[in-house]
Amino acid sequence: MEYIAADSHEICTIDDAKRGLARREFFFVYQPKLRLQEGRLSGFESLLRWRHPSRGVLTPNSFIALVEDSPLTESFTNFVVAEAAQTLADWSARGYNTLSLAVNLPASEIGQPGLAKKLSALLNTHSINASRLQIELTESTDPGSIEALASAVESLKESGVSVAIDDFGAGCWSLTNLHRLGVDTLKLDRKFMHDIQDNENSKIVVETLVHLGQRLGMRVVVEGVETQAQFAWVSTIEHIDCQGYYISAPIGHEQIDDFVAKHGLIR
Ligand code: G
Ligand code: MN
Repeated sequence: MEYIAADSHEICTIDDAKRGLARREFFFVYQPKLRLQEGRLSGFESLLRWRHPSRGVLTPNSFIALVEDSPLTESFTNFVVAEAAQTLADWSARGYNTLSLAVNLPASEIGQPGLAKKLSALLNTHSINASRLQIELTESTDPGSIEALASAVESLKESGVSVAIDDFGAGCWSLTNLHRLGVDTLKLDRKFMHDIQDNENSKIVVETLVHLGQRLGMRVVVEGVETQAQFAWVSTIEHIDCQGYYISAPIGHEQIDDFVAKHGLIR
């Protein structure tokens, strides 16, 4: 069967993606997260790329809709978590022991039976402290019930990994579910940053959401910081991490050392 990828004029098939996985055409790029008060790196978010043999390097927009809820989803999850564990092991070998790595998984995938156990085993094999891995729960076409999701989050947290709600405030994640999910990290959707340029009220919304998350015991990450003005403003908010093109676009693994040298790691 053929599927049309979301942002593409060409056709991408499940078989094509399956072949790509087998041929190791998928890889990570990494976008840094800065802990603002310390001005140091707290970690990176991994973002998937597909070095397609005829179409060049594709971003998830071109293939993730095709993979999600297909028979390939689990293979992708396995690939992503294995790659993340390998990356964390590489970082440990270089002495970057405080550096965390986030992976994006659709909410529908974290209910996969045995995922928490699988992660524990994987991280153990590499002698990695589980708290250095973060799962970002991205929206999913069918996240299922909040109760089921909350129980999956609980299992993950019991295994020691960190769990974040991704893109909060723009999609299906509702305010009523914020505390019910039991995540430890809240990532505010980048649209909020876009708005603060010309709307004072959206600053109030961001500040209030940050405080709300913090009062619920979560670490808050502000995404989509693109300009000096936005960076200056978010720097006035206490105890947050921030991410966005102003700090850096996603970088390749070969650029990580330079980035760490330039910014330093949190303790
Ligand atoms: O939804 P999630 O937070 O996982 O989004 C990550 C995506 O957002 C990546 O594709 C990344 O390239 C993009 N992104 C990261 N920082 C910025 C930014 O400052 N502005 C915009 N417009 N997109 C960004
Ligand atoms: Mn994300």
